Amino acid sequence: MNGPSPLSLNEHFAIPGQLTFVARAGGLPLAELRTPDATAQVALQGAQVLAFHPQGSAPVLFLSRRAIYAPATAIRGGIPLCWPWFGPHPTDPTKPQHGFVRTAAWSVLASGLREDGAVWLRLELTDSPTTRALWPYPFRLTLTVTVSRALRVELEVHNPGDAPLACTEALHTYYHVGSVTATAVQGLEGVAYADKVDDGRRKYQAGPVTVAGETDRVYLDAPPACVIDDAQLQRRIHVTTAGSHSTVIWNPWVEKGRQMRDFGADEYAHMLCVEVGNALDNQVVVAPGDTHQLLLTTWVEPVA
Ligand code: TA6
Repeated sequence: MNGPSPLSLNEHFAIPGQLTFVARAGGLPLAELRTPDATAQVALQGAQVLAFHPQGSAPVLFLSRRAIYAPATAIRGGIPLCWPWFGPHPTDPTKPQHGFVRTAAWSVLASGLREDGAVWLRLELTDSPTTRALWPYPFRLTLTVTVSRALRVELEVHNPGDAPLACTEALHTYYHVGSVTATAVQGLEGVAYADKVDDGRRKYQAGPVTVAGETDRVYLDAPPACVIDDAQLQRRIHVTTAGSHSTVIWNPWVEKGRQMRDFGADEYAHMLCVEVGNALDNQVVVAPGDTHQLLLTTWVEPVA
């Protein structure tokens, strides 16, 4: 395991009964956050939220039972961070899909309690010779996870350099749903999207988004909120954002699901990615000295 040990992290950042660091299978350090309203887990590798479980509700995030926990390996589920490019690298197919920060070793910057009892954890990643070999720019990222009845995830991108940083990004959230064929996403009606299962053709969304096959869409200039109507689990999962102009909807369905070694053959039926970020035409440019924020707040509303 690279980086500080859970023991050292607990000495500096633990909050008794509310924030502790443990070593997960594969030796990956995890932060466990706990409040009376919800619990969450965050892997320091990739600053990746792996679980968010409100009290009395089914888990909100999907995490594959076949996920691989190993250094420099993407973990299938939770909220992988896609940065500084979303999807394949724009020009070099040998570079990692979705950028390089989701497999990097982030460091713990701070932790604390909000006045309302929410617990938060802030992680940091800065450029290095390894990152500059993939992307020749200085940067400083922070990722702040705040747990209450809602989950709040904020990615801050600071540009300390003297050249503009052009990047695409996403909080690639895997939601757990009772049955994806009994699920609909409301709030994207009439929004233009690139249909990645139809050669990227531009289309307009008619009605709620439903899934009956492989679905991979980038909604552009999307509104800052949508709702996942999870009928089988009798709940609506609210997805709200700031700093995001794209919403991505993805389900691999049967065939693509089978092709992923870190994904169970039946798991497509119980997950749906609803991702906030800035992709394709919604590229972000961070001016020298500026900071860009990408914020996700998500929570569950039981439906009687
Ligand atoms: O967000 C949807 C997507 O871009 C899909 O095209 C699919 O590639 C998915 O991300 C998962 O990517 P990954 O590299 O994590 O397997």
